[in-house]
Amino acid sequence: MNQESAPVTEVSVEAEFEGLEVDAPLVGIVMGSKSDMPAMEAASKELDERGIRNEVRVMSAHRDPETVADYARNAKLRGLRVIIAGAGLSAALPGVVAAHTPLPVIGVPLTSSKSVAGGLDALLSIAQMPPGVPVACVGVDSAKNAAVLAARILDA
Ligand code: RP5
Repeated sequence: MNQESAPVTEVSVEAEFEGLEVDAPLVGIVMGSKSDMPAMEAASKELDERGIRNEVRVMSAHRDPETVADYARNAKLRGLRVIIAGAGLSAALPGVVAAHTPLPVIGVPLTSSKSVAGGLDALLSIAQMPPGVPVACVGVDSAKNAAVLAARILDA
């Protein structure tokens, strides 16, 4: 390699990394079950309309604990800036995600066929986090508000 070709190679590598960053999602949307998808689609729809790159994953804090831990631990390194986590019943997912990442986590309490008191079970599971492990909590089935809040966090 001669002296003149070296800078060209460096620029190409930088361009490649810049390209990766441009394509990386900023918001991760996770949910505990495929059955949560109809309610959680409002979050991805809102983010899509605002031009905010996002990804959607199904993973349960109770059924797939290792998957959830891996996802949360790698989230910041992958370029994610906010995580939206929706779950119903004993809704551990947002809290477990928050326990494994420094990123802001927005929890969405969801109703399901087995909900108690119209989703109050999930609402309390998400809102009543112990000190030091915060999860922002929107209203029951309010995935759209979670996306709006994520957009505001990204603008901050
Ligand atoms: C939670 O249990 C999920 O988030 C869902 O809201 C609820 C019911 O899950 P499925 O039985 O439909 O898989 O973990």
